[in-house]
Amino acid sequence: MRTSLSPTSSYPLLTPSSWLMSTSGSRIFLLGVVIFLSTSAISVYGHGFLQSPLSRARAVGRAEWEAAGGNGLGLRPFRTYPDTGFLVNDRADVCGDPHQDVGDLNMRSTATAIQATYTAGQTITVSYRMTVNHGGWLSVKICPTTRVNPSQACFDGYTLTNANTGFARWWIQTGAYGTQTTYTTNWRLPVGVSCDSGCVLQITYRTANSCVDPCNASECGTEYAAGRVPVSGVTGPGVIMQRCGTYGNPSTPPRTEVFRDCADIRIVASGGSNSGTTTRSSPPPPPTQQSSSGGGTQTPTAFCSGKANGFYGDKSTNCAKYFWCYGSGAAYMSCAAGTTMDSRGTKNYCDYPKNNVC
Ligand SMILES: *[C@@H]1O[C@H](CO)[C@@H](O)[C@H](O)[C@H]1NC(C)=O
Ligand SMILES: [Cu+2]
Repeated sequence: MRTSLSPTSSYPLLTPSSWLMSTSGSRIFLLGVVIFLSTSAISVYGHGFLQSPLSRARAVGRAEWEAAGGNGLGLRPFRTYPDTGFLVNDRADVCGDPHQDVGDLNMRSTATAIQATYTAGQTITVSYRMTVNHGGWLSVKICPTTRVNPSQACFDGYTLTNANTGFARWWIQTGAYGTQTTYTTNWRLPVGVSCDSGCVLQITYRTANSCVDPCNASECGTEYAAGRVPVSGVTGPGVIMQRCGTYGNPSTPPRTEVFRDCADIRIVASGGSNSGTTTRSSPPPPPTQQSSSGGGTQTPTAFCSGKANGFYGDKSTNCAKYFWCYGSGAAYMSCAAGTTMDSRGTKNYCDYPKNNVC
């Protein structure tokens, strides 16, 4: 059902000057619209997702919900988050936002089946599938106290250390802009922290396509330390980027895109019978609201025959569901509750019904 349709970058490189020009809300909105219109269709998804342990969005069959967000260039609406101060600067909700950041929906409150069981203090492997590589860094945190509505403050209290580098931020040194890459990284779980009934792992992908976070060479290597991005194609060769503004302070541009994603895990106390093992629980029940073969009145393949690539609201569901026609195939998908897909194939995101033709 999941296709290899690769998102082209939704957000082109922002030069520092364009950021400075766009610091007022209305300008940012305008910029977002212009970028959207000048980008090819079917382009706007998050820039990556947790492959192992599997992301919440994928575990419930809502790949279209996977971490989106970024620096506020998403189409609409321009949200004000309750966690003002931390999130305003980077516009990614705690567990990622749904496709196109429509409404106040997120994966924060959507617990899924446990995807992996670890032992306290263990080194764990986290694989992140990067769909749009902008350089920058990954960090991994856990919230051991709850699976429903974990707060960013909870995650911030349990930042994992990368087992290979010893730092909390793991900097992306390889790859090229626009190529999909899976980064497999190793992290140390804190000793003495367990969650027998499950808890949440959060990954943050903070990009370096608009600015580079300050860092020194021992942590991030000589390129980033000098303000350059070693991932090829994000900037021109040798370009020195501006340094990002203070993290968490929305009044200090430049800012850059940030994506988050969560997975449900379990950590047993060390010395338990599961010591040292990593197991995957049985997969969650298949989603009832979407399937690759279903379709309101016809199969996706039949519906998409002869149609241009795009998303088409299924009129028999009042466009709550939609057909996804892509180069080599077709799928049937659901919009997040309260949103619909335009039926004309002209939009690539679920929107509020009043904004759509169905
Ligand atoms: C480099 O940065 C890391 C992470 O912030 C810090 O712990 C370390 O002390 C710094 N090293 C030097 C030589 O400044
Ligand atoms: Cu981007």
